[in-house]
Amino acid sequence: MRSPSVKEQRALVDRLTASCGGHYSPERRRKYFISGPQWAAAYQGQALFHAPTREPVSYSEVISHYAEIGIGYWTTHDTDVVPTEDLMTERQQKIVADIKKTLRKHGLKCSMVTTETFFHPVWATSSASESPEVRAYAAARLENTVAIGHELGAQFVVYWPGTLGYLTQGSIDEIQTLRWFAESINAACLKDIALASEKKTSTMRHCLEAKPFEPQGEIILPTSDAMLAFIGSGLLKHPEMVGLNPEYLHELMWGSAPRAALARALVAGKLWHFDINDGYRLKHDVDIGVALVNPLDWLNVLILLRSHGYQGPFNLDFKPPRTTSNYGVFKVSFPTAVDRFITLWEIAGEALEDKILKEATEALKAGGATKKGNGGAKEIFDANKELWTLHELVAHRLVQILLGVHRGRKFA
Ligand code: GCO
Ligand code: MN
Ligand code: MN
Repeated sequence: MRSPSVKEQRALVDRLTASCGGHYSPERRRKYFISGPQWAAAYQGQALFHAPTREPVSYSEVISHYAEIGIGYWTTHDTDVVPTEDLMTERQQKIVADIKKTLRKHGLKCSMVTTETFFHPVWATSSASESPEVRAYAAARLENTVAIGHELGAQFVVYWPGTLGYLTQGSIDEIQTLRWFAESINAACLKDIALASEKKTSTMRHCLEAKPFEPQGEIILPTSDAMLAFIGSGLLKHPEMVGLNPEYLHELMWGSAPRAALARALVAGKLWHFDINDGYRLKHDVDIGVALVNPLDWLNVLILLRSHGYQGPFNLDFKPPRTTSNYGVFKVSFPTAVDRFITLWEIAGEALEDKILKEATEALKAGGATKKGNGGAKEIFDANKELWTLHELVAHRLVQILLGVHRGRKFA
């Protein structure tokens, strides 16, 4: 094969993307509550051991590309769009006003805002630092994010307390840290209540996001379950305003089953927001595009969410790989991520309607008929043992549905 020039490379990417078999229309994509983060699209490929591979991208470029693709919602950290030194100044107001205009122009909505409490050196001892100035500044930053959220009409605000922890044990008091962390969340909720009553709008949903490791050595609230316990701990003034933003990969990272973690959040009534991506168990936060690693698990996750009526957003919190160009981010990364999600959502619907799965599930729930009915362990087991083979058949059927075998894919 002749080596293609850079210009020809784009044409090649376009042609092969098209050969993948079409895509959903932007109108169709907009029907889903899918949000695109500013930071995901603007990620330049830098990381520990890695220099950036992509040019910077502004929020207006991101918003206009999302509009073209059909991503209807946009999410952002405060410092993704406002430089740290401009926060809480007139300069911020100008930027926020411009964002509002840009969103309106492109027909997007801002669904979520979040505070960066991990990158700037001021957070070296976390946002719940023993230093009172840092804590007061953290509370002000959270309140300011809530104010930006109100200005942009966001329904959700997310907190990833990534620096709440330590590298070496004993330097901080965990209980005190949790109390201090609660104080900043309380300040954000009170600010939200005040703004909502002033503007006669609703309060936002405040969502905690856990990650089991990174960037600290040890994390104080490492899992969604730890955060549920924190919400119910009595430290929050408004626990009813605080829920969860689980991230798919963050659950896998500690070895959990994301579907079971989501189920626990659902039964607690706290599954409000969901960061979607993919990656590997017990490894670092690679933030790969949704379903590129674990499509079967993703199918099962969406079956759970569809069947239990999850209505919240699906936030594309992944990092386009360093090997993808600026062009590729909007031509390949985002459209294909959205389309894999929609395809799996549709397949989940098919699985929920599948006659074989329905009959197997109903039969399992009915249980085997015991003859004598005296309920002894052996009798119960004997009455069910043929039925329970259906567990494996259900798994087989789900894989068939994922592969399209139920629609006639042949192994020729
Ligand atoms: C990560 C985190 C972040 C958060 C974001 C919102 O993987 O680093 O998931 O992307 O979602 O900071 O608060
Ligand atoms: Mn996330
Ligand atoms: Mn992540």
